[in-house]
Amino acid sequence: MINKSKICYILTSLLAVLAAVGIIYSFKFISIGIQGHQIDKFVKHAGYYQLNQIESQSEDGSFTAILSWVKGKKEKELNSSPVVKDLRVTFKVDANDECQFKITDLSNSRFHLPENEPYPFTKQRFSKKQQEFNLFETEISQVGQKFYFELRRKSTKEIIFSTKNFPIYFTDKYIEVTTQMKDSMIFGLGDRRTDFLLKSGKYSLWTRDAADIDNGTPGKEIYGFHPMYLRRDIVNNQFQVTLFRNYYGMQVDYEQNSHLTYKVIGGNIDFKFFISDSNPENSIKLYHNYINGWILHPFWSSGFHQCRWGYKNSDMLMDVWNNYNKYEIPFDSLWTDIDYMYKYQDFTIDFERFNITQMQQIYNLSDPNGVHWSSIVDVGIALDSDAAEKGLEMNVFIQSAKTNQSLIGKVWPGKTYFPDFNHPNSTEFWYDGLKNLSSYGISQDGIWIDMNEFSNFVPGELVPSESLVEKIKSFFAIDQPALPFNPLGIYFSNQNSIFKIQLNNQINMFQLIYEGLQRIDHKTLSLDSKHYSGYDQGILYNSSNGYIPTQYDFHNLNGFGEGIATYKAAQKLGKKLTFILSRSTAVGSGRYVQHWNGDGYSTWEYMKLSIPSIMNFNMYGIPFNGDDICGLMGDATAEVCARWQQLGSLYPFSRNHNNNDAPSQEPYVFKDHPYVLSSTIKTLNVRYQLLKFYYHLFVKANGLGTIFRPLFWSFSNDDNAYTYETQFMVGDYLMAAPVVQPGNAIKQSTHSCVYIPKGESFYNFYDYTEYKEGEHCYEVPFDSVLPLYIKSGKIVHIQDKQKVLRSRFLDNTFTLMIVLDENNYSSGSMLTIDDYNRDENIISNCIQNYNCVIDLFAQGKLNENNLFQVELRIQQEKQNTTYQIILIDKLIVIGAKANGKSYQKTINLNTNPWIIDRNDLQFNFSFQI
Ligand code: MIG
Repeated sequence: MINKSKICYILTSLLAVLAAVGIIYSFKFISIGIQGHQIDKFVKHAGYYQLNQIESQSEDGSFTAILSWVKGKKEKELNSSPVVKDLRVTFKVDANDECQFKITDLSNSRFHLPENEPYPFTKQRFSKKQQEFNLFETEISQVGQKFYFELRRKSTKEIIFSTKNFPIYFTDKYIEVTTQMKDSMIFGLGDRRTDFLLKSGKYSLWTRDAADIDNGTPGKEIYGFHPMYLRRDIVNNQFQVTLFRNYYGMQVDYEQNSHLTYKVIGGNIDFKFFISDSNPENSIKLYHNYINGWILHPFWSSGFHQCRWGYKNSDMLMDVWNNYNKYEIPFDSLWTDIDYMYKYQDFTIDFERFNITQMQQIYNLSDPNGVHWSSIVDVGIALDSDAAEKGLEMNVFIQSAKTNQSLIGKVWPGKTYFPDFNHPNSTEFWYDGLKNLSSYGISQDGIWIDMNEFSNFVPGELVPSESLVEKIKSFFAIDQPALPFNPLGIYFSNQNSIFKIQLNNQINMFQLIYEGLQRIDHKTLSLDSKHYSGYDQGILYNSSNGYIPTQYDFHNLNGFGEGIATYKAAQKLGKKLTFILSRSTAVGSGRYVQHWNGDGYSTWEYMKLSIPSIMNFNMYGIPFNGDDICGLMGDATAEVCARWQQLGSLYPFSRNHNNNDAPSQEPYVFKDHPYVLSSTIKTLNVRYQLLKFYYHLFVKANGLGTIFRPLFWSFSNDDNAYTYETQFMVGDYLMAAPVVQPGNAIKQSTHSCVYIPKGESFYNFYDYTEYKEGEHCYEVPFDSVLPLYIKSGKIVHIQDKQKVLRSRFLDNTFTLMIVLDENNYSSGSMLTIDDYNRDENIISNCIQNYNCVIDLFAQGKLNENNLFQVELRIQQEKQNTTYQIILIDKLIVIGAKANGKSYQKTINLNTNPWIIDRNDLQFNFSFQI
């Protein structure tokens, strides 16, 4: 729909285009000239670093050395980014499986984040360090020669990292370092929608508000900053993690089976390596330990959530709530997007549109139908709001270098300031705002922090006296900050269409997209804007030498900082386990927040790519993650929405969310296609059956490691497993094979396949059929549950309850699904907690003391009378386990092997349930076969 104001935009945009065509063309070549070109010229004739001297060496293999720059004969100066001539190399052995390789200037005075909380830091895990215990070995060049560094795995000699035969450049604003990358597969490298296994490409890292799919073109990354990758050595099937501990904007150029180059606009060269074995989970756990682990979400947040942008008043909320209740769709939270605020101003509620009595009714948790309130808080603070007044008083906003006043940008409420989360007052300021929001008679259970890249609708900032030329220049995004290198890339996707006009649905404005050039401050704050620079009270950074950190230094930490402030505020407001859904994240954010994948379209492709994104965030240490079910933007068809509900029913975080201008997509609105509703209910009932099991995986992991994983995680030896990227594992127990492609509309069904890894056996979760190695194909009706399988040898506990529509009504009675392996053996674990809803209970028993986990072991055998006997043993993981009573009232034995056949048996214990109330229990049962 194009309304009047849009037509107006068209006209003004067209006029602007005509007026500026000349400017564009004259600027086109200049812009290209300014960027890239400089670097190319420099690199062409640049010299190299020579190893000057080994400064120190120690028993464990650590060393330091000095490098000095040998100037190239025809070397060109790099304007405004001089070469740092003298450098210090530090190689540090942190443990036998963990080490660090660093290059800094001699005085180590460049902006760099400290090695302590909230940043990643090395935990002392081994007291005795000696070279012979190391899993790795190093090699460096001879003194007097061109410097290189190589790190190898000792046992296989495979190269983990090597700069041999590659240049190193270390200038003020441009650093380049390359490692060889042979016989490798890599996964990770930041927040982007792309396949899990990374292909050759140029991947940039710079937190951005965008919904792109990244096919290896710079400038396509999205909200988060995670410069790490998991690497598999293909020849030896060994895994390790490499983290580039540098927070500046960067581009990573990856050439499969060749090399990987980091091109970064500041900081130091600083790599951490985590080296494990053929189980990728071990490498990831080392990494998570280094980045301070992740926090546990409250149990209710693992239920299903309904959200949309466009619930404009409480009548609409009431309607959704009533429908959910009427159709008996399980859910735990109904969200409000920016609609609920007064003029989009943070910490307010528009009581004209949102009737507090209605809200109190929906969000009344003592009503059996009541649900939790989760609502959004944007980072930009409206200029004419109470919060702005307070913030100015407290001096907490990011400062403009142009006006020397608080920087002004533009977001939903119009002109906005942006909190500087490094400012000592920012924590109090943020707390104060959230406290206000909780004082109106309802309080947020889930806090949703959005736009925190920080996103800004104008490039850089609004400067009051900007001249027309400046405005046009910024409109056309051709006024690049003077950088020797733009990590977001310079490219021309199509020589004939350098610019085009595109309607941006989100801001309802036409924008000129200048293909091939993206300002680094596009949709964010001016890079020269300033943060707090005190030397002892900064929340995120203290300046020891008077250096004033700018957006250029801090950009990728904006969302991280807001996450910490929100976490502290939530704690101060009395929340125990916190649920804070943050769009922007950085290395270590999982210690404070949870995450969703952000914006995407209601298409098969986006649906499919949600899976690798969730896997990525599990690697990045934010395992409680999900994608907008049925897609945010565009019109979700019934079939897409049904399949997405099925897939999303096993996302760790499961929420249907929709855009402002998209047609409704709650599961019950597809009246012509009733299968959307019926399959959603069925598949969510399965989620709720598994809800405590799923939650127990998070508890058991205890803040380290992944939950939602690729298939190969459990079967790293099977090369085929790497090619099935849409099948996923939940822990090491369940495997889902969602349908992610369109099917046959007439048959209302899709031909779909599942791959079972070599030598393995999985059992259908619903009918217990066995599936052996290889690919199996079958029909999956539109109206179905998520195709789901249990791994052989696993005990899964489920709750066989009818019509439990809220997580808080799940009781303490369980069914054990005991899947016996070829030796009739099986194992699992459970929590000895009877009430998952009391956060204090979880915190004291499952986190602080970690004494709420028990292990289950089952062994079956056939005796002489054709009686199959199973012995189940319970063992506590820790001394002093808390035993709050849990009951087992049903057993489903699957895959009992006897006489060369496989049997299954369901046993109801309802009248005489097993009571788990102490350690070392043993239960026996048997059945005739
Ligand atoms: O400029 O709050 O990713 O989930 O619905 C868009 C409105 C702002 C972006 C979020 C999306 C949310 C929307 N927000």
